[in-house]
Amino acid sequence: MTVITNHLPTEELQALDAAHHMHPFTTGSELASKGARVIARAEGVWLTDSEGNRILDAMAGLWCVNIGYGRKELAEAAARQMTELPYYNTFFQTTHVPAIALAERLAELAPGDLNNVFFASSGSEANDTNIRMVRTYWAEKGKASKKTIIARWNGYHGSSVGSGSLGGMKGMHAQGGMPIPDVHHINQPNWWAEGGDMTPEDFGRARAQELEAAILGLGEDTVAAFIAEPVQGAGGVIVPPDSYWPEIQRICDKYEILLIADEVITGFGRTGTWFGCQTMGIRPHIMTIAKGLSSGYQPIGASIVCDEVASVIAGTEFNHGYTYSGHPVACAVALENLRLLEDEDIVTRVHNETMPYLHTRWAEMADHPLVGEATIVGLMGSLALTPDKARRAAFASDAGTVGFICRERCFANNLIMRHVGDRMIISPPLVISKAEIDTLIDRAWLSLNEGLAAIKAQGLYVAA
Ligand code: PXG
Repeated sequence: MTVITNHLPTEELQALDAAHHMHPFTTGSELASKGARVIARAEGVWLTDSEGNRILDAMAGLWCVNIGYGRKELAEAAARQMTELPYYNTFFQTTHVPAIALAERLAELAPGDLNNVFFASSGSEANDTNIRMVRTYWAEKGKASKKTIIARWNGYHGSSVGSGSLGGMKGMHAQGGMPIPDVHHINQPNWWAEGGDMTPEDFGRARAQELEAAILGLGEDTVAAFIAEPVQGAGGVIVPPDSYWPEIQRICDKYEILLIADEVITGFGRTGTWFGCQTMGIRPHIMTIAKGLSSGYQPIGASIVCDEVASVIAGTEFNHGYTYSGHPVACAVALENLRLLEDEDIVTRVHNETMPYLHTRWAEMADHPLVGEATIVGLMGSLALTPDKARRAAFASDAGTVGFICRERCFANNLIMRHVGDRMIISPPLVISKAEIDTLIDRAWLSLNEGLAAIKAQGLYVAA
């Protein structure tokens, strides 16, 4: 057996990785010939790779390391819990203190009467719970025909068969038999790309009204729920026009459709408040959470459920659950993460200091010749790249060609800023300092300069 340590040369690690490790959302053969980047350790907002490069992680891992890397308190919480009770399940009329304490804490933090927590180990699992829970809710209410869940194209809700079906990623639907039946997609409120000549406000309202049209088209008695991210994350940080969410809320109220806010990215301070639904002014019946719940230090997710739905579900045996639902170590780490976020006033600090500063600096990016719009909510932002700002034009090349070139320049400049199609996105740890924001902006600007030179040299600076 090979003992794998960070002291092996990078090429050896890459070769072993290519030989045995299948990566998510990756063309394995391409990566094998190129070699994966090996991350060795991290502190604060900084990653160190196997070559000793210090990289500013403006994505907080995969939108999750809200508290920043290297918090020993979380490691100690895990060690304490592992020593005391490393595992026990929450099936068969059993419970334990970490699950009790975390559920109580989440009920306190979550708005309104979202007081009931069903644990999972990821956002995908939690959304699978939601599919079954909302359908069971309506069945128990004597309305078993209310099964359809309406979601959005270019939304992301996970990668399991159920949650991937809720998501509106066509590339995912094309593989492996998705979507499952009784899921219906409406268009996203992406004004930049799809708003045409409409004002953002009119467009936002029109896109929200697609929900009403869908409910009426499918039949009110067939629709169980609407699920959406308060701000789309993986779809490219698409910030809806202000008119969008109030109209969605009105429609859900009018037709008594359950509203599921997928807060896997927007939860735990990301948008400058504890939850994205507070930033967007919506009242969900269920929130999906994961990622920032433990700042990614342990795999944990959950559905936080309102009293009405929970009380109906409590009236039957809900035949659902995971071996690791309420895993004690994950719960203990999440509790400690929440304690730090609160004791150190991190969400307040984001709201009052970091967010205003990042917003000012991010807005400057709109002056870059490649950038059509620079949008941001809390600490999640995006840049729409365009060859023609006035027309909000797309590039003539396949979507993502230019974004990929710019992302490669970011990586070369030791900045993790991702691309989604031809949008560049950031979601840094909430603990990022003003000086680190300056570094982020400097590196982003430099990378876009280099990207612009490269796309011009390759003849790609052409509007569709
Ligand atoms: N809902 C939302 C809104 C998400 O962003 C999930 C559910 C699924 O969570 P799990 O824990 O099952 O992955 C997510 C996850 C990307 C990227 O490339 C985004 C996610 C996951 C992986 C990659 O932006 N979001």
